[in-house]
Amino acid sequence: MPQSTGTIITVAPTGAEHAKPDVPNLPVTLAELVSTAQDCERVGAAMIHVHIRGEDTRPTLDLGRLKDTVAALREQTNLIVQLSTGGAVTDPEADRLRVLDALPDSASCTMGTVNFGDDVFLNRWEFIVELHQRMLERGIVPEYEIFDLGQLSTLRRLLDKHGLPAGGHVHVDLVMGVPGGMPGDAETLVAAMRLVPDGATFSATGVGRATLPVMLASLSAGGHLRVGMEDTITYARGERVKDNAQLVARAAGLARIAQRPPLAAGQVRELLGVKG
Ligand code: KMH
Ligand code: ZN
Repeated sequence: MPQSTGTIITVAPTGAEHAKPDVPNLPVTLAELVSTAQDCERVGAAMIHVHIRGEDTRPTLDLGRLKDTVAALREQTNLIVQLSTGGAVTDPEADRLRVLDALPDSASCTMGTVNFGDDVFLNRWEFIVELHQRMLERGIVPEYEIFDLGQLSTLRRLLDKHGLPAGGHVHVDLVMGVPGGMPGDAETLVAAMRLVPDGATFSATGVGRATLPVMLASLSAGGHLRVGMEDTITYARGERVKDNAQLVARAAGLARIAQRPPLAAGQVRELLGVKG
């Protein structure tokens, strides 16, 4: 895999799992999300992976709110806006598909079912194909989310049967260390990157205590980075994350040390085939 000269940094600021009362600094309102996005852009993020919350601070896939979120992030940042189609483990498929009607630049697309802590994150083959096709129709660039190694075989099957995604480039995100998915360590990252399709780029994120090992392994292996409070709320042993920008700033610093500095959003658009 050719080494990229720079690093794509994606921030995943909110997720669907943490509860606002437990994590008061989690961005949940639109104003909090936009302000977090601006802070993260300033310190090196090029893309934002978005889960939104309702008035009650709980996860929602409300289409109106999603459209407002895409519009606000486009107006007030230059970040590539990626909406989650994963949602929360309880979200029905129809709601997850409807996310694409908010017409983001990019959307996540998970390549299979996985145990997710005490829950199951369900992603049937037919659902994956439907997501892929709707994204193609709408010109939305997918990010293929991989929670376990077998999901990379599903990605190859998808591309073999249904062709390249919108933008013509394949970008994968390895989500490592979810209880029930692949472990978050260097050995597994190397095994996974060998299964990533030729010509594809990959980023990696380690959940919880896998954050640092996965970040360092991905940088050394030529991969890109996703960081954020969706994946970890602990900065160091015994120390809570201050905010998302703190995580992005650390990732950007390590990327510079690795001589692969953060790529600007424009460069990432070109690399991933995301429209202007
Ligand atoms: N919240 C997880 C069940 C994605 O955003 O596409 C799924 C998830 C993946 O976060
Ligand atoms: Zn997500």
